[in-house]
Amino acid sequence: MMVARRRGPEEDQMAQDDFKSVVKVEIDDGVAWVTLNRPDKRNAMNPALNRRMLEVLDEVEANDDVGVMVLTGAGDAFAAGMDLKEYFRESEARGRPATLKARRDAYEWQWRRLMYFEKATIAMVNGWCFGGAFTPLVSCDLSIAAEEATFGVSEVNWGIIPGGNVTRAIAAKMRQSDALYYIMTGLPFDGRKACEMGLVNEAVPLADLRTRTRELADILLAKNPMVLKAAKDAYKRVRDLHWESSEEYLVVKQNELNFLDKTAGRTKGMKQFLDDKTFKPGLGAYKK
Ligand code: ACO
Ligand code: V55
Repeated sequence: MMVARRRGPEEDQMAQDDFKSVVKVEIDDGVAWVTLNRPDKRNAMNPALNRRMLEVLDEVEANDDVGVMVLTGAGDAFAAGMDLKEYFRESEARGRPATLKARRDAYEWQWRRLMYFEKATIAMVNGWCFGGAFTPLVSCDLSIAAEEATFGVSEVNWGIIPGGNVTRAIAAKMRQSDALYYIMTGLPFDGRKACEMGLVNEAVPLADLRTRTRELADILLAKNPMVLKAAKDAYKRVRDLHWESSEEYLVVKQNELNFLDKTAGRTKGMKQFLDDKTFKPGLGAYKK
């Protein structure tokens, strides 16, 4: 009888390195650059990448050296959407439990974890951005695209609806006429157009993309991180509330922040403006 040979420790290590390589993480001066790293597959999101992203988000969130996380892609793609072969065809071939597991991992990081991430997040769209890639794009707080990047809600082109909360993400950022136009035609559009429609905050030439992203990250790094987290969560929660519950939520959120912020930033900010006259809140952040 044939018995499968057990992998040795070196092979286990190699398999582990291989698994980790689908996402690259570099920490530089307060910024975690997280790069989807399957350039040969245009960073299509396969089950391994989705599983690894869940770990990466935990690692980055727990790292006190990080204030801002930038999500981008290796090579000429941000992400060419879900991996049609590994995420759809092969998961489905393995049966329902495998399909559900792949789906859970994808949904968990692409919107739920990203949307309410502890650190400020910036999506840096360097190239191809299709279908499933819209979910992490929209779940990031801010976004900068290369003017040359190509976007598309391409699901209709191969026969599915934009699922995985792509449709919901689009509804959050694009107006109805634009959303339905791109959902139904599947036509590609560039970074400039994405900016014009409000899908991303800025579009700059690809050559300037990293520099501009760093500048934006530095603006965020100058702020009190607890305030940033409370402020972004407040916006994302309040958007879907009525005025009454929203008012109460914001009062309670600010009280929570006063309690959680052991640096008492608010008191410092007030003192530096009112007493020391060393800064003007209208024009920049107080000195931490
Ligand atoms: N799923 C699986 N494999 C992919 C995907 C994907 N989404 N995107 C690219 N690849 C693979 C290709 O199959 C090819 O693999 P191979 O080298 O083993 O043959 C490799 O990546 C390179 O792709 P090319 O098509 O050769 O690259 P090119 O630069 O010419 O085109 C482009 C890039 C336009 C992004 C093209 O690959 C493409 O259309 N990809 C699919 C985009 C898309 O519609 N994604 C799905 C959206 S729907 C969803 O996410 C649910
Ligand atoms: C999409 C993404 C999915 C999915 C079904 O259209 C469709 C994109 C992230 O998972 O399960």
